[in-house]
Amino acid sequence: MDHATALRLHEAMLLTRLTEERLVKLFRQGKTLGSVYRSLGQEATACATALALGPEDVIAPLIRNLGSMLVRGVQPEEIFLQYLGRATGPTGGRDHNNHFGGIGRGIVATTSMLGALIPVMAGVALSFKQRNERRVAMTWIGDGGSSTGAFYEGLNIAVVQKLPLIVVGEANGYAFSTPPERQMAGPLSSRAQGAFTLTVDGNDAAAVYAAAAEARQHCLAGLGPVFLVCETFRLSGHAEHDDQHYVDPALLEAWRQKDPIPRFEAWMGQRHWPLETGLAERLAAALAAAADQALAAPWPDPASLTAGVFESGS
Ligand SMILES: Cc1ncc(C[n+]2csc(CCOP(=O)(O)OP(=O)(O)O)c2C)c(N)n1
Ligand SMILES: [Mg+2]
Repeated sequence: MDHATALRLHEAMLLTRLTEERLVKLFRQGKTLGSVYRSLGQEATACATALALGPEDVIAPLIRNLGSMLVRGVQPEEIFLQYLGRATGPTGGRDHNNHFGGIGRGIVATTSMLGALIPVMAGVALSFKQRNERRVAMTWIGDGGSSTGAFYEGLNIAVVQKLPLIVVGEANGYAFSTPPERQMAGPLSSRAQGAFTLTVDGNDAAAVYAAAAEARQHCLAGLGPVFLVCETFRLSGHAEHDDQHYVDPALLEAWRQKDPIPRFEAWMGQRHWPLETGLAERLAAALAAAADQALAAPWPDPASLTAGVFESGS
């Protein structure tokens, strides 16, 4: 990684954190349509993996991968409009949180059905292979989501067909309130039979970036899918309505000490790579303006309810 990439990665992680903090404020003011699902403490796993891709690659994020969407050029205002359910948002108020995509930006829309995006992205990877295109597909899955049948079905076909698919496994300590030892027999890394598996410290953004770049090269070499396990921790509740009472405070504190953002700043410091001065203030001001603009945006017209749902014409 060079200095310019490190600055982009640092900015993406900070932007993710500050965007989510702003969303939490909007939630507490009763402005968002639903709860807010943060990636607090996990920003490196979404941002560094997405940043290691090329612009021609395609991603399918989950709810805790907002950072990957910001890396791909989604603007915070779009995210605010979506959470606030406004007419000018990506789904025109028909869905909320980060449940939207954009084919032009190489983003397959997030859905709630955990695991379901893995067969979809195996299909995307199959199309790349059939057309001889040097592109990879990437999606993410949590420890809980890896217990779905779709996880195995999707990865299995990718292994058998040697598809350029990267599945990022986020081992983040919990699936809602369930710790991994209560729902799986072994570590997350043991679940992707036949796939090349890499395990990395998910709070070390530089290591995640390097591992994702290696995974991409593996895929581009035609060697089949990669399961990239990032060991991290969810520092917030499952969503803002969850107070995390089931998490040992000492464990939480131990993981707070491994916060990926100050860690990456220290990593850059060791290389004598300066950070952008005033970055946090610049991002916070832009986010406040974006949130105000979104709050002033119109609500959808109920008469437009079915627009975009049915194909028009005969
Ligand atoms: C197939 C499916 N089953 C159950 C749910 C309900 N659900 C939403 S999030 C969640 C926990 C997910 O845990 P994990 O995959 O570890 O991801 P994390 O929330 O830790 O990022 C569950 C059970 C769902 N969305 N989809
Ligand atoms: Mg989890």
